[in-house]
Amino acid sequence: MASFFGCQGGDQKIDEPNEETRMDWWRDARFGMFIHWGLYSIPAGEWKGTTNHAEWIRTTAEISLEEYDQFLDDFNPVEFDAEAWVKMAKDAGMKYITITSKHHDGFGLYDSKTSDFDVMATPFKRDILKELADACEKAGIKLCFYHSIMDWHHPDYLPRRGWEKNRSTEGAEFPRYVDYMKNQLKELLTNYGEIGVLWFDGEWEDTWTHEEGVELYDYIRSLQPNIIINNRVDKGRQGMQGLTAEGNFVGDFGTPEQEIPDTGLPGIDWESCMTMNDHWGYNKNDDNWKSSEELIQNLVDIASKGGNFLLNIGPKADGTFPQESIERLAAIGNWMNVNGASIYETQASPFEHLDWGRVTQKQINGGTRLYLHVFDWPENGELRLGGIRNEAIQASLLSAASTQLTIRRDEDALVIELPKISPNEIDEVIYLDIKGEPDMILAPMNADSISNH
Ligand code: FHN
Repeated sequence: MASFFGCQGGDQKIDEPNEETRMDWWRDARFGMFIHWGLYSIPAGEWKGTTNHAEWIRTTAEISLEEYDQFLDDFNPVEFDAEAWVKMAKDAGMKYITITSKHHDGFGLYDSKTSDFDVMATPFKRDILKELADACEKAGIKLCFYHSIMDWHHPDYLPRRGWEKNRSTEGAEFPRYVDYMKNQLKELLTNYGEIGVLWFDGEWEDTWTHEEGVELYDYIRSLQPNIIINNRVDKGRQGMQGLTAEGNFVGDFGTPEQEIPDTGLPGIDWESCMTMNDHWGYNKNDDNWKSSEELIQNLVDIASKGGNFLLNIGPKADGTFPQESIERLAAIGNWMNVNGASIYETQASPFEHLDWGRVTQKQINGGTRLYLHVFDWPENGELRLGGIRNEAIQASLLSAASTQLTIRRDEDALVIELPKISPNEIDEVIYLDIKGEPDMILAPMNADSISNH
């Protein structure tokens, strides 16, 4: 029995018996690493004078199969160190890693018995996913796989790329491709331990149907009953946003991509996936890196709306992370070391909008702990939290918990006196304990629009 999404707006999902427990670790985790790595890291976004490519390069640069296959001979990431990768993710505060077992180009990052187009056909000849699985197990990080339904290499996958005029479709049988894909998924869900999430992608072409999506969801669940499966196994995505459209589509969470839904996706689980610069796969000419401040505030913004953040790394051909990625992961980790409690195991804010920042919350000691994420420190030294009826118990800086802050009520608001200067200009977190669950005073126009997912 597949798990069904309702849709945005809070429709209840038709849940499997263990749906709640299955999602628990993922909902608590809030933050994961996305990794896009494969043969495309060799050209690194550049091809015959053009430089804006990445993991799509075989298509965007219209490289023939024969020419692209030659990258097999060049893939030898001698600097690859699975434990170093996992340490960087863990030190950044990430609880899971989602890596491309196979992207659209069809190349497998693991030792597949069903294909010669995998890492064992390269000079490297090491099972990258096995080494990563062992490192994740050792570090207590969940390993997850991104797997593309669309496959530009397998002869039975249809359709061909529009520009591949001379690549015959004669003899191609899509059902035989589906069997091949299922055999690869069986390898991935049998040989690499417990997998946290199967993150499907490339579901949008007409050859892939809703019926096949439902069948594949059930097949995956039969192999690992507790695995989480995203919405892109089926046809429920609206365009490329990754949001879940109305209807009985399968999938356990929605997948907004390169965006943060303004009001989250109330009533369903969701994860925003985003790049650190402009590309998923490594592009050596892409210097448009988001600042650490923006990445930290994105994480907070997403958590304040009840979502997960899947932040991407595009490793280089030698097996190392770009230095810019390493620096941002370290900066995020420094912030998470102090403030992780305001992200992990939290739920969405009970406030609709706050000028100075965001709020996350968790139930604690029979009451509620509100984490006030202050991006813009109030010049008058007073933080105003309007529209809440609850009695305040205590407040403090998360970074200096022993220092109690003074709280007073001013009509419908709680007002907290702050130090003159913010200890952390990116996001200083204050925790405010209140009695009971949040009892909000909603503005009349919003009374029916806020949901406390
Ligand atoms: O086409 C892919 C793209 O290469 C990348 O993997 C992103 C990440 O979510 N997903 C698809 C585009 O929506």
